[in-house]
Amino acid sequence: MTNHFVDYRNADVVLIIGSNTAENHPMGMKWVMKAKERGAKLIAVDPRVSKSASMCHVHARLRPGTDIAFINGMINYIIENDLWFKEYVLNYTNASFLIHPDYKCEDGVFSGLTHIDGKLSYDTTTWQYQMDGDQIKKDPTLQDPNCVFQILKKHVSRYDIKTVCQITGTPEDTYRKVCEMFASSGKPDKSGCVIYGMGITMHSVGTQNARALCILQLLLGNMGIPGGGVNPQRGEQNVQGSTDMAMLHGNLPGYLGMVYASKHKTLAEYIEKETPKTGYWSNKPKFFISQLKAWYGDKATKENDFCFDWLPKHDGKNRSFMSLIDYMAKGEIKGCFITGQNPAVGGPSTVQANKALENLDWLVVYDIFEIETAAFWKRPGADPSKIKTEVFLLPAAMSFEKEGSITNSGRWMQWRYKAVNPPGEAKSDLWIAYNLFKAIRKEYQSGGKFTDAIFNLTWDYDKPGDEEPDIEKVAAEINGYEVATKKVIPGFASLADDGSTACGNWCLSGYWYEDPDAKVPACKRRINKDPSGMGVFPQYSFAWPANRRIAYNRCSADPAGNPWNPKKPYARWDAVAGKWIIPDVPDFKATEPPEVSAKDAFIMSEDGHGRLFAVKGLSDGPLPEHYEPFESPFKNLISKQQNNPMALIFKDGMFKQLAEIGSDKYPCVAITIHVVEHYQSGATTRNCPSLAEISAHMFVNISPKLAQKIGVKNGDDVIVESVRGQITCKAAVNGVCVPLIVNGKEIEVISMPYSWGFMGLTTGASANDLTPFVGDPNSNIPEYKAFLCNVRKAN
Ligand SMILES: Nc1nc2c(c(=O)[nH]1)N[C@H]1C(S)=C(S)[C@@H](COP(=O)(O)OP(=O)(O)OC[C@H]3O[C@@H](n4cnc5c(=O)[nH]c(N)nc54)[C@H](O)[C@@H]3O)O[C@H]1N2
Ligand SMILES: Nc1nc2c(c(=O)[nH]1)N[C@H]1C(S)=C(S)[C@@H](COP(=O)(O)OP(=O)(O)OC[C@H]3O[C@@H](n4cnc5c(=O)[nH]c(N)nc54)[C@H](O)[C@@H]3O)O[C@H]1N2
Ligand SMILES: [Mo]
Repeated sequence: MTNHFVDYRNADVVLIIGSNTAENHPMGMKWVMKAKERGAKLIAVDPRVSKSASMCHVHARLRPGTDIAFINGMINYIIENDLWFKEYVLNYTNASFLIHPDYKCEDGVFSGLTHIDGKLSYDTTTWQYQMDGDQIKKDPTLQDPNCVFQILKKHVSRYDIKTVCQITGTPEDTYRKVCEMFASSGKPDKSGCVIYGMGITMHSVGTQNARALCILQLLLGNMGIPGGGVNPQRGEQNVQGSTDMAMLHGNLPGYLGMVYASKHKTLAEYIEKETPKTGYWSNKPKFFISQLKAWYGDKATKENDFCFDWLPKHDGKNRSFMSLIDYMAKGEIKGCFITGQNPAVGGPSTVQANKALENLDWLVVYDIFEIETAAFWKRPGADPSKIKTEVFLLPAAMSFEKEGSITNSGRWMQWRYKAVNPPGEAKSDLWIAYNLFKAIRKEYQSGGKFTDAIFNLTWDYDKPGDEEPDIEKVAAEINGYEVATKKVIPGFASLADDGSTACGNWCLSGYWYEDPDAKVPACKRRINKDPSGMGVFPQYSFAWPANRRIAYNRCSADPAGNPWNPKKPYARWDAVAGKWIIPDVPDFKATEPPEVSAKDAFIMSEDGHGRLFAVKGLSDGPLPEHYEPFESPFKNLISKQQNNPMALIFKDGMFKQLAEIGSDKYPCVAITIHVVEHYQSGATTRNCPSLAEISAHMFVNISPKLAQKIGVKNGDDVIVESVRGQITCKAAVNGVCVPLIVNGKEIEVISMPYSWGFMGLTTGASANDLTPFVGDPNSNIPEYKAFLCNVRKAN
């Protein structure tokens, strides 16, 4: 999130799109309701009447998977009706920058699409800026046809209200209301907040969905201001924390890019290729070398490239979740550790994926229950005598049984203390990781390949007198310290690239530094004071980076340093005193005069500007373009290109099944959702007696009309079938789902939780037996929302 939960209350308009905050982030909804109490308008964009939608002033339904059409149409409306925030856009975004004259988007495909080794990819030469030496060419009048603003305007002009509503199925008058209401936040004294969730991300165009929201917010001047921002509400309790710590295969901790064997032969090559010349990321060598120092300690010296050669290198293959399962299916992966995850229920296409697990020689599951993943060999329909996999189930301690930090969606790091000891032999995840590596190291003592990296890794977190490792030692290493003195550093500004500092994760640096008032590390403090009255609470927990609550906060004032909104000032230049007044940590060089920092208001971006047009970072286009979900009742109305040409698909093997476009056999558009009573795959909640009792049955929401057509009432059993599998569950007929009229055709939308499996106190069918094995090319997230099904009465 660029902003944070408490900040929602500062908004004048809130757009909740593809998120069911009321159910999945109730404490976030609390602050949305505070905004409502203060007169804010709330909008929900969701195919269903979710609990959140029912609390909004306007609810626009749309066909699942058509958000780009919806948002591009809003952008078009804003440009056509001149509702964008001109001074902001001109100064803080790349609107005036000129793009390569050969850039094109024709028939849904961007310039540069090429085949390399039978694989599609984009050559991004024509997506780049025109340069004059090292200066980007600009047209501040925004008239040049090659300037970003004109390109954007032309791109979205195809998304007029009529076309958009034909694609999305949203009634035109509702759509117009959404456009008007949200565009009202484009005035200097208004702020509009975007909250999004899995309805945006879980698509073969998920990243571009999110990009479209960023463009919308930049055009309305809603970034970097209180009550604004682009706010993805993240998942299970520490999803933010685990991505910060490089859970994703392409990252090292702190969003440093992974080291690839093919292109990073030496430290110098990594630094040269991965460090931008300008913007805050130009400090990357300090972050990376300090990370190597944290890992290899005294062994890491300038002379040996800080042990760069010891780092494991990425082989360049897709190592994200679906690909790993596909490699298992093909017999290329022999053993697997699965911890804190229940993919036998939570992953896509589970009928096929659980079969792929059978190819493993061994599987270690480290969990608090015997979950479906650990029990896959005795799942219904499987023959255990034919499955050779050796499964080890290790008992884990759960969150209340250990201490450590957790990071919420608003980037707040908070320390949690242990409430009770874990039962029996259960151990913390840290204990397992720590002792596992110690055991591996011991094994290597009798010989092995490449032992330097194994023997010399810094791995000393013992806590005298305690079986558990010392988590505070780990915390200090992540925060960073001065090598000579071992003193914890106050923040990443202290990091150096000469080996004098060590830091496990630069962007979290400062969280373990002592707060002078609270006398505890920043993430442990609970000072409940809000001097500005704007919900900043600067000494409550620690918000990375640098305890900054609102990112890009330079943008809250004009180039001269006057707040755009004098009623809600955030950053303000006091010309008399010659300094900035701001209730937050500045996200700019506060020592420089306002005109200078204004040129770098988006400090993390190489060119210092918010990108309406993404010259870098995305594999599937510099602007969002509507493509149909891989399973769709319709042909793409906007271009001949049916699907995202770059999407992650598996053409051979067991994961290729997809229903035809407009399939008569599978006429309903299905989505899968999270529910308040259960937690994700339900592994924990189905083992909790009260929750198992409150919500005991797997169900599917169908419209009253569909129920009547197939002859079922609320509570009856139905069979839901896709091309990949079929399940039996209860019909929930309560008006949450109703049909949409899409381009003159009535389309049924159905929704299902994915929280059931065959283990636990309450068992039931898994929705993921139905979901497709297709994903977004940037994030590799599966298309869990928008696939085709049929529903019929069960006998
Ligand atoms: N009680 C509880 N809390 C949870 C969780 C839980 O399982 N239970 N899970 C946690 C986790 S891991 C996560 S990731 C979050 C998930 O929280 P959310 O992101 O809120 O999750 P969902 O319910 O999957 O989807 C949100 C909404 O998107 C809508 N939607 C589906 N398809 C589309 C579409 O194409 N476009 C649009 N605009 N909307 C669409 C759905 O109807 C739904 O109302 O919640 C977290 N909190
Ligand atoms: N169809 C469909 N599928 C989806 C989604 C969807 O919307 N639709 N949502 C997706 C999303 S957003 C998510 S986040 C995933 C979630 O999918 P999973 O992560 O697979 O689901 P969970 O049930 O949260 O599994 C977490 C496991 O960790 C265990 N556990 C809890 N605490 C600890 C601990 O401290 N240590 C260890 N070692 N284990 C612990 C729990 O018992 C549980 O088995 O599902 C995804 N799958
Ligand atoms: Mo999630």
